[in-house]
Amino acid sequence: MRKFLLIFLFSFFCLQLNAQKLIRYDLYVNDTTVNYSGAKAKAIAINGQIPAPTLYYTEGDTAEIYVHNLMNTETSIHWHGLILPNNQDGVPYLTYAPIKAHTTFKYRFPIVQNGTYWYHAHTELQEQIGLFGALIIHKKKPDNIPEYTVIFSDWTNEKPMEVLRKLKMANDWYAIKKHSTQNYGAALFSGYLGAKLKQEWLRMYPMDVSDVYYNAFLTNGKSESNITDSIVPGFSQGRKIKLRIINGSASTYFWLQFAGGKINVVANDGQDVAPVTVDRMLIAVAETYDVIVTIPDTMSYEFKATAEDRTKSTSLWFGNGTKVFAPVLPTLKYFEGMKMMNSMMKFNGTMDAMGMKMSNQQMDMNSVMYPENANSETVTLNYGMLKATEKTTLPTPLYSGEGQGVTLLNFTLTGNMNRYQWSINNTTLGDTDKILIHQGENVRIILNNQTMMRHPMHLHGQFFRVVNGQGDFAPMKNVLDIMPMEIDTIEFAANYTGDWFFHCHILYHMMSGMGRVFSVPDSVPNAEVSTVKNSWHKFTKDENMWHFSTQIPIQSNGVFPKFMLMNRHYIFDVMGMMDCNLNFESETHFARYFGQHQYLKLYIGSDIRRMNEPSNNISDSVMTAAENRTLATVGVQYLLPMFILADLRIDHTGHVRFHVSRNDLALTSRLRLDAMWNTDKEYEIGLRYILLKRLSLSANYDSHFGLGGGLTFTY
Ligand SMILES: [Cu+2]
Repeated sequence: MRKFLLIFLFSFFCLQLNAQKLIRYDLYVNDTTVNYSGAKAKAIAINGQIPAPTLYYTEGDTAEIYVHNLMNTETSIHWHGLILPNNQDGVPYLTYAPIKAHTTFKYRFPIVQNGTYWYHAHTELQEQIGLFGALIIHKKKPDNIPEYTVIFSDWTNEKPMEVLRKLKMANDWYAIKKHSTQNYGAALFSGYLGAKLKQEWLRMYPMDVSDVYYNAFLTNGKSESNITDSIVPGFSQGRKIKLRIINGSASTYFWLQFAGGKINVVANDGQDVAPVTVDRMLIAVAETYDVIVTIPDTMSYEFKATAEDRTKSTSLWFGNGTKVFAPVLPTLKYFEGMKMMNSMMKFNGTMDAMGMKMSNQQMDMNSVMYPENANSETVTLNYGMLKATEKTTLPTPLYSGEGQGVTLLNFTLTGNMNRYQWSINNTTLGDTDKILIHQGENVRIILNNQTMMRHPMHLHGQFFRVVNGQGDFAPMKNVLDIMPMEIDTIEFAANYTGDWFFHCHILYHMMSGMGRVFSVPDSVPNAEVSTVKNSWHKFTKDENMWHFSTQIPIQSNGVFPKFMLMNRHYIFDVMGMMDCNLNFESETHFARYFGQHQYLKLYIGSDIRRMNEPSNNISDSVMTAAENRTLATVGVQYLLPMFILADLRIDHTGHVRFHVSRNDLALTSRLRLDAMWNTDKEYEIGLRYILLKRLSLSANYDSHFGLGGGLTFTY
């Protein structure tokens, strides 16, 4: 009898081991309203949850996922880090048609790997407002250690399209909120005036490690989570616990610290690595890490994720009792960062690492901004420390055409902070073709980050090895964080047919066109995409979006509205002036930007002036110069050092005018100076004190309209 039981148990165990189950999930995507930080905001939830429900599989299962789009807009779901057939990858207009409003799409694919992954929308900025969740694949033979899944995310009460608009319009409201304007006053008082002048001489916008001001950072959808309630047997003092950590943020990197001791890193992007013990680590946007921590005793310990810009943090607490806090990361020393960037920026607007060979996060230049760095005992994780548990050398290429089956690509990551444009080799996705790769070929990419920001570059559908000095044991990843001025090498064997997206995972960078598509031709083309009209155009449409902004001073001496409509290449602007005597002036420009840094613009425009009666403030001598006129103009604008805009134009009467202006010079965080002068002897000087996001106090002196003060409305 006992023998029987043993045989029964054994066969049951084997059955479990080899169970190849079909696992079905139904995901209902719908609009919702949330309140994470004192304001109601629109969000998107799956099955009513943010984050979306965690999907669990075991390697060898088959996934069947029904995505029911209950919204009035289209959506898409991408399975991040999963190896699957291309038409299951979930990139709308590239690998399938989008999931239209009120329709259902059924995914079905085999689970051929294990580890910590996630899923998220790949439509516009839907991921920013909640469309993400964890996807956990257990090994056939599970580790005998309790585990807990953690998704960190960033939250803004603003509509994400509004965030993108602000970034594009160089609106520095976020810098004001983050205390990172690096204004002249602060520079003067802290002894960095020289550095500030040099920064503006080099036409560099203020240094920052992140672009967006967030209202909250979230741990599994809450600002703080406590896992006491969810204690499973084994989550007790002295026991180890495995955290499966996912950074589901749209644009935030997090520093991870544990108050209870060291962090033992055991997997990255779903792939096991040789365990490495650290005090703290930075998790890039879209990366995943498995770490093991030990819960020391009966108190409550903080596992803390601090946004890289250190504005806020979010925490996970282990256990009950007295709270033991992780160290607070002090405010960044932005002026030190500014000095460092100044030293690397060349006058022509390109950056130079000054002969330093930096790669794999091993030399963190941002560390000049970390006040806590005095403590040199701290071990911080970098990519050089990651080592695969098995050999990861690429197979001999099956394809042996040109280049012996190895395609070498040089990708320089490029950008233009002034206009918030991001690209690869100065070209956006929409201006390129798919990069053709032969199946069985090996692809090596040398990435060179020539921008002032980090970029988490993500490859769909397969892993690449990061050439990091670990030889045959180079780690396999699907997201590579590359710091400013770094050069990193990644390589992969192109085993899977289809179109695979490679892009920066900072959503606002991706939306600007920072990506490429690798195309491994298949004998059977993807019918779902090939039947969509202009699919490539639709896939890349985000980068061509138009953005609007306006500034309307309503003052005692007149109204001075400015309107701007701008996209990647063009800007249309109107500037008007009007007083209560119906004196009226307007200038209009329709301009195209040129060059890598877009310092240069060519325009056609108009200049209209009606001076009915002399305004009280205007002296007769100035009035003579201001005759009534309607002019057609053509001109050139160039952004000079110190952000001085020079404008040389000729009108249809042959009159030539040279005009210089400088706007929005930050005297203090909120006090701004504008100045203008031209060869028609017109000039203006103005001051603006920013009260609220959309409202300022303003005053100016204008050569036609005289002195006045009032309010300025900004959008
Ligand atoms: Cu980026």
